[in-house]
Amino acid sequence: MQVYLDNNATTMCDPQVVEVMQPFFSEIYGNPNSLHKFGTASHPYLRKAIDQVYTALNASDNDDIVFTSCATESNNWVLKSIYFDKIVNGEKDHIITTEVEHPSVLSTCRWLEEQGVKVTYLPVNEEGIVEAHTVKSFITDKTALVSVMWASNETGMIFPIKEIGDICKEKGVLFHSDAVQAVGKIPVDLQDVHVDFLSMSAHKFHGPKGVGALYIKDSQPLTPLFHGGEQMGHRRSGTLNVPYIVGMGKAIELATTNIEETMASIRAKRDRLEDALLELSDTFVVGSRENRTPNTILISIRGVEGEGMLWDLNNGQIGASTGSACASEDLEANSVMLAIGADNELAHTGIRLSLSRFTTDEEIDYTIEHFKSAVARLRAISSSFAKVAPTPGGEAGECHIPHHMAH
Ligand code: C6P
Repeated sequence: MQVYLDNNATTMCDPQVVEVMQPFFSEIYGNPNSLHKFGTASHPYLRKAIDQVYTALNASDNDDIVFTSCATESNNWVLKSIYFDKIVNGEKDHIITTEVEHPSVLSTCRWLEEQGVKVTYLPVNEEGIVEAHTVKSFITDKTALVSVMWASNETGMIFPIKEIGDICKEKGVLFHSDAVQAVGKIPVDLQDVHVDFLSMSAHKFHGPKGVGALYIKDSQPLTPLFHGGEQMGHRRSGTLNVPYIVGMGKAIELATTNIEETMASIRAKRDRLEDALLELSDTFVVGSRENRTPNTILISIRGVEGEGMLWDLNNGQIGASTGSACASEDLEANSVMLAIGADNELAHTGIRLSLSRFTTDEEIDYTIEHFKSAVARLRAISSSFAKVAPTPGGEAGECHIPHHMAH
């Protein structure tokens, strides 16, 4: 058996999505900007894809949805364009974000700091989220943008986006949310929540890799990241990637239709896995289940170094991760665990397990069994576990465990 539990890194492209993409490689291949029938043949399919994204997000006709190559591009676009539109001219000088954003936001913010922008990186609470009142307390009349993720890729924790959106609206500050880990996993209703810009990536909800989108409320102006031809109303130049856009439309439709039912089914499997793993001594899961995306577990197993655990799981044909896939080579401690107050040793033991709608009960059974035996194997050879194990009640020993994680 092979078990893929790294769906926060990327997902399998749904075969139904692959099927709708197929004709656009070698049959309907004209450039959509050409006036002949080879070009115009794709127009109804592009329109349908755009409609599918609007419907999934409950966007209004005044809003704009621009297809990009991925969420990294969407995030870069918003942050850099706000710099050009609001900061270079001296109108504003400040951006607020959080300590736990994806590197596509954090690295862009660090680059903006080099250009002279003041950036506030908000701390997270014990659950790994930023509270709305914290955002409010840092907004000044020089704040150009607040950028807060909708849900964490590492922990699955869901941020109070509605409250933050209301605060930004009241204060007249633009609000961007990186919703990569929310779209297709939990309901995202843009009539209910005030967001000016929203980033997403199709491969996180069983669409193809290499296509994403940026939602722009009320089609407000935003300097393009790519200048060139007149595609996407001059907002994002470059020949449209028709097969991938069509695939993204289908994928978002499949992921958001009956989302409550899909969530309940994924959550039941996730909770069963989590309950079983928490039977192991000295294990901790970050964040409450109720406020987490239904597919994610970030679990810490004292005495079991994350990379060792991944290696053992991989030998058992189970794919998991220690956190963000794009930081998987640095062997650093999990930065989100450090941000919520875990000590360095504990932050090296985080394992992220992320399910999808394709995860089966048999795969969960197999994972529980293999995971438990892997922990026994690795603890038997762990010097740090041997050092802390004799502590009364299996408690913290030399490691600091934030009290909220010690359940
Ligand atoms: N996170 C993970 O393992 P791209 O690569 O551009 O499609 O998506 C980037 C991105 C942006 N924001 C969030 C919250 C994300 O989770 C990701 C991708 C993967 O966690 C790969 S690093």
